[in-house]
Amino acid sequence: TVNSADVPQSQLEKAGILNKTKIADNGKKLRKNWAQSWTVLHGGILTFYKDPKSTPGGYVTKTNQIVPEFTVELKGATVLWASKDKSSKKNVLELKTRHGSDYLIQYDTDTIIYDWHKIIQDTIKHLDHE
Ligand code: I3S
Repeated sequence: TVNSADVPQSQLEKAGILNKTKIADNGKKLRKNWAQSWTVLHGGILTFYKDPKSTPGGYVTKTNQIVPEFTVELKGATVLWASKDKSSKKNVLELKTRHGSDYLIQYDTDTIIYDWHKIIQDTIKHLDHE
């Protein structure tokens, strides 16, 4: 089998819709605020964009289309299936950065969340070996 560290980073790219909430910032616990995000993995960085539907009136503006809500550096991060006490939702991943920021990532469709779990894990392994 191919070691995931051997996968070129150019293949570690993905985009799609996920539900996410940030639950800690610099080790400080935050109140959950679940929202859908257009999510992009590129160059070892996971970027969550703001949901245009979440703006008043639901208008897509230049700003909310372009401005990321969170950018997450995956180098040194860990990803695992969240324990039941973290959320009542199904298919929840917990992503912890090396700077002490934690995110929950969720999607009801198994295949979609499994694919994200795999590519985030493969990316973290790849970055470990750089
Ligand atoms: O960890 P919690 O406090 O049970 O998380 C829930 C809250 O964030 C809740 O918001 P309010 O505190 O405004 O009621 C959300 O609506 C829930 O979705 C959160 O729980 P889940 O189990 O869905 O992550």
